[in-house]
Amino acid sequence: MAVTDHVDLNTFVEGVRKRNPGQPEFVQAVQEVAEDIFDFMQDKEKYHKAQILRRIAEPDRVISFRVCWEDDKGNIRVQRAWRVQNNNAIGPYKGGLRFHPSVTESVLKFLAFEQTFKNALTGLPMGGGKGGSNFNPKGKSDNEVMRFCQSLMTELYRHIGADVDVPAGDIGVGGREIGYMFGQYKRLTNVFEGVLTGKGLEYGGSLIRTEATGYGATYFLQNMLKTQGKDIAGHTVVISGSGNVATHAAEKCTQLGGKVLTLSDSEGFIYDPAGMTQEKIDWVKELKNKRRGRISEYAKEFKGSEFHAGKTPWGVKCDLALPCATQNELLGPDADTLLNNGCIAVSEGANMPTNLEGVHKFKAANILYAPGKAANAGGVAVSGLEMSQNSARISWKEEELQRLLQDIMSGIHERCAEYGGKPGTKVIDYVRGANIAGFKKVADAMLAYGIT
Ligand code: NDP
Ligand code: 2IT
Repeated sequence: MAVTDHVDLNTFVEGVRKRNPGQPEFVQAVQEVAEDIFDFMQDKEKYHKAQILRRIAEPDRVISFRVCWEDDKGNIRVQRAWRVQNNNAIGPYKGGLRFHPSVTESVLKFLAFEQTFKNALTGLPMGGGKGGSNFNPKGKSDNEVMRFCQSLMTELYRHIGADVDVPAGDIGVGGREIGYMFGQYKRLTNVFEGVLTGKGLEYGGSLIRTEATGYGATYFLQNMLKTQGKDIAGHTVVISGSGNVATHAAEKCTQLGGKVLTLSDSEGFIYDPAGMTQEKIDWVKELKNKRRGRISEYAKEFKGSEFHAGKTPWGVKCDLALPCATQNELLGPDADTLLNNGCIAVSEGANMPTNLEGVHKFKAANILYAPGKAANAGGVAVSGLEMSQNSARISWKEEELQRLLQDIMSGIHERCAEYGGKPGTKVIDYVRGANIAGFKKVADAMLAYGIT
């Protein structure tokens, strides 16, 4: 069949939209990848013929289940949960669990799809998956969270395993939740294995897993700036979010001499014109992890800083931006504002934080723009290293892991540059580079398996 006989990009995207009604986030993620892959595949009949992109955009399976638990007042509560096992062509399904009221099947399908490309980019043998629930951990007691986690694992355990599917944390799932879920898995199966990552150091966790996503996104930013002979030092940085990824991105940027001006949560952002210090960042970590408080409290604690209710931080003039909260938090007009204010680089700590209009604006402006699947891969990469340590029943030293994280982020940068360089210019389209490099590895493995 001639290449021209294949469906075009628009027909493909419309087909995805039709087959996935009411799932806008999933369609958005597939469209962003398809825009680059259709161009790349133009003269590559083998990928067309085997319908590779169509197959990657159809999860291997979606497991959907009820999670019932009892709150502290004795009320019976019913939650929805899912595990989306997107693709295991290059390794066991791997990806986080998200607990947030906004979680839907569409959100988890987009995350599992993105994860497939991200995990391939790390160079480690991990397939793509994602899961979670519409459970809202905010305002819940430790005992309520424990009962919910145990109930969720009572169904999930039969679908996962160290060589099958290895979940980890994401929004609303940190060390506390992983502990409860790992404990329940062990109790149900009587097997102690590396079935979850992000575990406590006492029971098989890896050093620097907590820091890895935020640090990795900052290293990726550093790698991009280096291509233009620039560095983070002396530059102003705007960060959204105030959770695991945002606080560790703020920490690494500050260590490297950047001046971090903002953090945020779903209620608004704080602006600190003096810039953050390690002491201030430690205070935010304690606020979020121990007291489970709101970022607005920062403005009461640190004189000279301000809280802006109901707003995102993109209007604050900056050189560098790291969106580290959630999907579609940076829209087309925000991209315009950042560009007009002279922002030279954006590194996405979150997954799909920029909507398609924003992505197109950053691409057209030729700024240094790293999509989440490249920039935030440091977290899952160290999860991959945690899996290796668990299988070998050893733990590696911190210096070794720090070096591996930096090497992996540089490797991802190189792969993006290889496939995303614009011919005849020095410009690198990191979105295109990440999409093609991630696709190629998964696609070639799928071709080897024949029609499956
Ligand atoms: P946390 O739960 O630690 O923090 C999430 C932060 O984002 C909080 O400040 C939260 O504010 C804010 N946020 C969440 N949902 C919304 C929303 N709908 N609107 C506005 N703000 C929101 O999560 P992480 O830091 O782990 O995750 C942040 C992002 O990074 C996510 O996109 C996640 O998928 C991605 N990521 C995480 C990795 C990891 O290793 N943890 C790895 C790779 C990517 P509030 O408290 O008000 O909800
Ligand atoms: O989006 C992500 O890459 C994560 N939440 C981390 C996944 C993992 O398996 O460590």
